[in-house]
This record gives sequence, C-alpha cells and structure tokens, in this order.
Amino acid sequence: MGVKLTDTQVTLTHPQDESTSVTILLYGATVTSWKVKGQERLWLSEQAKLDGSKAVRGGIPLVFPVFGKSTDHETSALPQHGFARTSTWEVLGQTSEDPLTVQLGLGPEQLSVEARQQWGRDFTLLYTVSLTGPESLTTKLEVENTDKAPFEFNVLFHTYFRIPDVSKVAVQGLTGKRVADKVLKSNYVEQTTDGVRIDGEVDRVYATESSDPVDITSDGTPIVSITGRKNTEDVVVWNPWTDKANGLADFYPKDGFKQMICVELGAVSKFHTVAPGDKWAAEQTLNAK
Ligand code: TA6
Repeated sequence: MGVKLTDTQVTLTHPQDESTSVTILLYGATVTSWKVKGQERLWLSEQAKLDGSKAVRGGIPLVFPVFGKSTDHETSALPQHGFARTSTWEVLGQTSEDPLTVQLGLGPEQLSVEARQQWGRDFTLLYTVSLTGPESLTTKLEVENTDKAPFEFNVLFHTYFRIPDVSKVAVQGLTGKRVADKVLKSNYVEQTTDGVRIDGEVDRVYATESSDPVDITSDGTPIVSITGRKNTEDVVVWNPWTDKANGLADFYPKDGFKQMICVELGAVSKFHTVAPGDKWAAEQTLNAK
C-alpha cells in the first residue's frame, strides 16, 4: 500500500483500494500502468522497451520540448517528441498522502551529452502524478526556465488508452474543432456529431479549449472522461492501424491497434514561451468510468 520505490520505478497504491494503482518508470517518467479496481486502463505494447533503450511504446510517454520533429527552430536537432521520454528522471518524493502524490524531476544534468548538445537550455521539469480519486489519475508537468533567456517548447501527455474494441470507440467533445490531419494532409473543421471514430490510420491535432470536456466512449458508454485541463488546448488523436503498427518494431501484438487509442492532451500546435525564472504547467485528470 502507499508508495513503493525500486531502482527503476515507483508505484502508488490507493490507500482505500489496493487494486487501484499507478506505476511510473523512472525512464521517461513514463506511466506504464494505471489500474482501477484491478482493470488496466492504459495500453502498453507487449514488446515495449522498459530497459531505457528507447521510448516506451504505451502508457503515458511525455513529450518535451518538441512535438514531432521541428525545422528551423532551436529544437530541430532533437529527435521526434524530444528528450523527456528518453531521459531518466529522479524521484523527488511523496508530496501528499491524500491524494497519494509523487513528484519526479528532470534537469540538464540528467540529460545525455547528445541531448544537451541538441538543446542546451537550462530548465527544470517537475512531474506530479496523483491518484486523485479511486477512479482518477492526475498528471501535471511544470516547466521552469532556469536559463538567462526565454525558450520555446511544446508539452504533451502522449496517453495510450486501453479500449475494448476500436470499432466501437469514439472521442466526444471534438465537434466543430479545427483539425490538422496528418494522414489526409489537410486542415478542416470536425463535422461528426456523434464522436470521432477510428476506421483506419488516424493522426490529427484538434484545436480545443482547456475548458472543453473530452470523453472516450465505447458503444456510446463513457469509459474515460478527461477533466481538470490546464494549458492543454490541443488534443491529438492517433491510431496507427495496420500498416503503421506493422512498421513499428516495438508495437505488439500487431493487431493491438484494435485495443488502443491515443488521446493526447497538451500544447503542440504552437510553441509556448517561458521567460527566465518563470514557470508554466500543463495538467489533466483522467477519470475511469
Ligand atoms: O502523437 C501522434 C504521433 O506524433 C504520431 O505521428 C506517431 O508518430 C506517434 O506520435 C508515435 O510516435 P513515436 O515517436 O512514439 O513512434
């Protein structure tokens, strides 16, 4: 019960329900498991690398300081999605009993020499993970500029949700939102009124408001509700479908795309700026239904 720390991960177990827990790998500060009453709510590839050899395929990888790959920008030398998910974070400690909360930190001294050369800014990331309720998980990522000049960044919680059946899933709350569709290579306004469905590869960035609710339903029944959004104006919806799943060595089983959907909240459609000494934070609460 409570907090269990090993060399590689930290697990929080809900004080009133030991079948509810969250596990965070120190590598990437990647949430690799979120169980609610014994039911795993996140998808993790059976061939996800958990040994620090590459970003974890599944759970909640963190994207910072860049989403995707940038060009002619100070982050353009970094690999896709930046270095937060491929660096080993430090467990700073348990900060609260109720709700059970742990904090992890990342700074330049923990980055690889390569990452430092690719992006030499001084910064502190503070990641707070909390079992905010028997069915709720809150993640908050705070960016502090400890440099002498402003810097620009993206942040994203790249959450892989486990779902019963991709043919029955829909993402609600995106009707009327502007979409940057990477598969169709076009921008448009979402017209569907009964939720965004997945019937092929989907890779879209929806422009929303942090005040908007986002729900995931299966056969019309809510399975996850995302609330408590701060500084997460963008919602990325991704499913690799067959070809992309086959092309990802660590995506397994290959038909696992039928049991997952990425609904990723963050700030990715533009770079945000933080001035020296200032802080900026993104937050979300996932509520299992
Ligand atoms: O968040 C969607 C996305 O940017 C997709 O374009 C796809 O690349 C996915 O992330 C997975 O990226 P990864 O670098 O983890 O293979």
